[in-house]
Amino acid sequence: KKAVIGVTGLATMGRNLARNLARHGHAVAVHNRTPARTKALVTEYGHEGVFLPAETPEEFVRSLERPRRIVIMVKAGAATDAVIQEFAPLLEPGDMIVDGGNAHFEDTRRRERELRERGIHFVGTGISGGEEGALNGPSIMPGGSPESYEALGPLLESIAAKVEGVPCCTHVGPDGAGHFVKMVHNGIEYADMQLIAEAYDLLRHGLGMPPAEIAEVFRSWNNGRLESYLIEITAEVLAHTDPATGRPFVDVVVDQAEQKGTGRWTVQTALDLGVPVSGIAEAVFARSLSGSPRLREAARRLPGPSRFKLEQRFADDVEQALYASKIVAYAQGFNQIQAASDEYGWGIDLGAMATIWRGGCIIRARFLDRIRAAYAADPRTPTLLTDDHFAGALGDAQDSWRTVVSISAQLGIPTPGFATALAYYDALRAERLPAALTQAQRDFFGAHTYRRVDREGSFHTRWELPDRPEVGA
Ligand code: 2AM
Repeated sequence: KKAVIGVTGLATMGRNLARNLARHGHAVAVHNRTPARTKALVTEYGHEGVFLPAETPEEFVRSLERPRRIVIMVKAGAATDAVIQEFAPLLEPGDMIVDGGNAHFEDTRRRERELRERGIHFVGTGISGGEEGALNGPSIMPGGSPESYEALGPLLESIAAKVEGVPCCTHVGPDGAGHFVKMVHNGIEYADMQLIAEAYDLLRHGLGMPPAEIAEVFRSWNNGRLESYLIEITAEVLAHTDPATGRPFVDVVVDQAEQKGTGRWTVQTALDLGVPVSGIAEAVFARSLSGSPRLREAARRLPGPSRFKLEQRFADDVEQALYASKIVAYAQGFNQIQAASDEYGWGIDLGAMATIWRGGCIIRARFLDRIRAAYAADPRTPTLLTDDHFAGALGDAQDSWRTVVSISAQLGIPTPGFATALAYYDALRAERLPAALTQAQRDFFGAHTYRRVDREGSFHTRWELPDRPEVGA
């Protein structure tokens, strides 16, 4: 008997994905560079389904039915290239290599191009949901050719998370589209976490609430429109007491947030695409700042404001600011996906992305169904902010939002995520932006020309001449 799919790279993610496949009745070939991992998987979990262990790549490839489907779950970068080099010569036209790691989408585009020349489908696939998701149902974002999705889709959909019976998996678009969308998913996750952190900071150091009490606030928020996995786990973390010291757990963790790079990639790519994802950028910068101890140590003696007293209902204002800022951060991320889809000709269905993020992944939330509905109502909307529901929520939230941003400034509590989201909202709303002045300056020092509000064409003012005559450029 042959396997319908194979997984190579059996660290936690690969192992859990293989188990998920086996548990859904698919015979899975399993392979790992170090055979001990393969043996351990079959010994511990062999009873869960049909596993075909292979010691060598050749044996692994032989155990697969054709066209072969191989999922590689190794570290992004050189390891992925090494594994592709190892397996590609053993494959035949029509076979598929699925890269389930967090590859950079440009690497995925290159690999797809190289393998396509050899007739092999390379399917860069974003998989979100961590170890738990891989085992019990992740959100899956496959790129690659539409033909490859015909052969892989049913398998992947069978192991994906389901929301109201709808699998959290769909063909995102060709070549690197899947990894791109996964990257922006992670960027949005950074922004969401930063906003939650700011809300916590305001309740803790603005209102002076202890973590256990803040956990209760987050629990109540989780019963409303903010319901999401991230809010839920935030409440759990804040309610946790460190067993060793009896202190709130959050107080014994070093306040330096690390990053593996997908947030940074999102921002780098957004800069190239010219899409303002300020919420994601502030979240990445906030982590970088937290992880700069010398800088922080040197600046610690700078004076802060004198304190003033807040009313308890400030917590409701924070909820409003959190929701409004979240709308902005997600709207920016979806705009980035739209821009890349246009740039690379991917044809991504934005509503479908919101649909497959409703379950399985880290940003899963009730909120994503709202985004799905917004794109259903207007698939080409230039921004989610103008959707009826979101525009209404922003309108209702804005007074609180402004209060929170100004009070945080007065309290000396940094809220870069809330503030940048509000600035974005106000900039988009503006009748006139001071960009007119910027453009005039550019014309002054660099003769970069400008367009006029009242006439077609481009113009330049001869700033060096005393009467500053205008010339059509
Ligand atoms: P290992 O168990 O032999 O180290 C996460 O590191 C997973 O990627 C592990 O399964 C690891 O295999 C595998 N891996 C990392 N680098 C690899 C490489 N260059 N070739 C094959 N597998 C690799």
